[in-house]
Amino acid sequence: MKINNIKEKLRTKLVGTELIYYESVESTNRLLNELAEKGKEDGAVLISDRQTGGKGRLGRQWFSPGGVNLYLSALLRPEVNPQNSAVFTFIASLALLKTLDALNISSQIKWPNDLLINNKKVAGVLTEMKNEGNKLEFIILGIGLNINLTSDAIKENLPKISDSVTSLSIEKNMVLDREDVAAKLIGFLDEYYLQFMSEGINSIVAEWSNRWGMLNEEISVKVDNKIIRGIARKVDNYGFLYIENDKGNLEKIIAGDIESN
Ligand code: BT5
Repeated sequence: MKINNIKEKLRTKLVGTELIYYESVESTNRLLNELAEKGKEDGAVLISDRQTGGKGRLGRQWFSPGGVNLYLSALLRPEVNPQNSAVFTFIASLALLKTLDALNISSQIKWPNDLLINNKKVAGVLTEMKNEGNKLEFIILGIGLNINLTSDAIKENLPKISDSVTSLSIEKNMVLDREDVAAKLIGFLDEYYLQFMSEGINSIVAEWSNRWGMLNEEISVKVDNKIIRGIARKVDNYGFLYIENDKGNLEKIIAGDIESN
């Protein structure tokens, strides 16, 4: 990736004012976490062309080949209760949505952390945090976005899920400028981070809810090994999902995977 092409395009106030680039790292989240421990400042962004051990949630892996995609982590040091850290996952999802809007690609947010195009996953967000007692020290916001990943590479490397994975180039039928996509994404991350600071958590959760494709839709969520079915009613400031079951009661879901919608 040509990191200077990203820098030239950035007009950000906070996120991306420092941009760090590597050809290859194990995980951008992991490395930025180490840099944060050493005092790196609010808004620093780390991008790598590829990852040898890209992380998903719950010990899962993120397929991270070189030369085609975007693997980005942003360090944030907000003043917020650690219990509200989900709002940063929402900030990342909203920034991804806006980036795709700007590229004329319509996408949907899937709770808690995916971005889909036509029901296929194009991006994932991994939010990690470090607390000092009850105080949040920092957040590492990790974003993986499939940009020019080909369907052959998906079939070869993610055979079991190849029907539910896509990339921007597959959907647009053209190769995209990765630096331009990265600059747009960082720009929107900056906008939403500033919005969070000036208007608070509610404004982010409200906007996320407005853009959430599954509000009032029938969904199934896998929680541990149980499937919970019902109608998605809301997401709160802690990022919890509320499903109305067939008895009309709201069930609170703290963590799970939406199976279908
Ligand atoms: C996520 O986890 O979706 C979060 C992914 C975050 C990746 C970024 S890249 C930059 C930063 N540094 C890191 O080390 N990580 C972050 P989860 O919801 O657990 O989804 C993981 C699942 O998505 C896997 O188990 C696969 O089924 C699927 N998957 C793996 N690689 C994929 C890819 N490139 N595109 C679409 N789906 C993928």
